[in-house]
Amino acid sequence: MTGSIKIEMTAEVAEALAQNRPVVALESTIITHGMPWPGNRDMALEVEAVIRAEGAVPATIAVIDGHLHAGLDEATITKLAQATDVMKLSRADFAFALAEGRTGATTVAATMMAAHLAGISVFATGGIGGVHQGAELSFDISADLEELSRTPVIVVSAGAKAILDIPKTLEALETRGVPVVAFGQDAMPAFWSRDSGLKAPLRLDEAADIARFELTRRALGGHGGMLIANPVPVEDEIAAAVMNRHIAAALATAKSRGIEGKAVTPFLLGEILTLTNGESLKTNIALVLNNARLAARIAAELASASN
Ligand code: PSU
Ligand code: MN
Repeated sequence: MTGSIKIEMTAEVAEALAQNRPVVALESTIITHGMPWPGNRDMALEVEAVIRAEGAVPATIAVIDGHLHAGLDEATITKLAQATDVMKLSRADFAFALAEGRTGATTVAATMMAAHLAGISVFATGGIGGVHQGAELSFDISADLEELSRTPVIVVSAGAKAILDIPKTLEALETRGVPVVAFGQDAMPAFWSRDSGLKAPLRLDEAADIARFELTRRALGGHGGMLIANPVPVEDEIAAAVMNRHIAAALATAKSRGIEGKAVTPFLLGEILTLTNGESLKTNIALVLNNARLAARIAAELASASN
């Protein structure tokens, strides 16, 4: 039995896919584990509005009571944003939630799996998971990286979250054959900041160039995903020097409290929110909206190239 998971799609998602119109997948872990209520709900609804304004259709992915959804209505998004008992699903436990009738939010890894099953090839998020600082001892490397290597979905992000070890994350992506493309600049962005101090492996300046690269990868065959690293808009960024102090403090607190595993990323994001007096959340929302806009444009270019 393969490929027989039923996907509950909203009518707009089903119609857009049937007519080869642009669709952008969105994850739900960012709603349940990445931001506090009610900013998380506002972000989830705004990001959908941005995608619609670009002429594409948003498909927020989640598992609700064991059913896989592509496209959620406002009531479901609101419920998810307020819930506190939602699983954080990656490749390892995605099927578990489906089999056990559970409710789970999809991370980048599980959202890529769902998007690919649904026939959606572009996905917008904030930042991917990656190699954590201290991974040489903790072995904490996000399953997002493995998923990027195997599943052919374009992930539009603001880079890897700056709480991670960005040089090691780039090395791990290169090993796995994942193209990392900075959008419109040479530098690899660092989530809340535009410049990580590292050069990105590749650079493209237009959505159409990204679509052409993707189609070429498909033609070459055997490709997985690619990571687009889209810098946060200048007016919304927090300088890397400022963020690095907060990140160091948050990492020290996580260590002293023995935070481990799936709890690490949500804990650090929460600490940083407090340390920046909420500024990190504003920047996080701004960068997600910016990524959604670019993702919609890439999806539109891909749709017009194959029509
Ligand atoms: N981007 C954000 N906020 C988040 C995440 C990404 O702006 O909360 C989530 C994504 O779902 C990503 C996950 O896949 O964090 C990574 O978690 P981990 O490091 O435990 O693999
Ligand atoms: Mn982890």
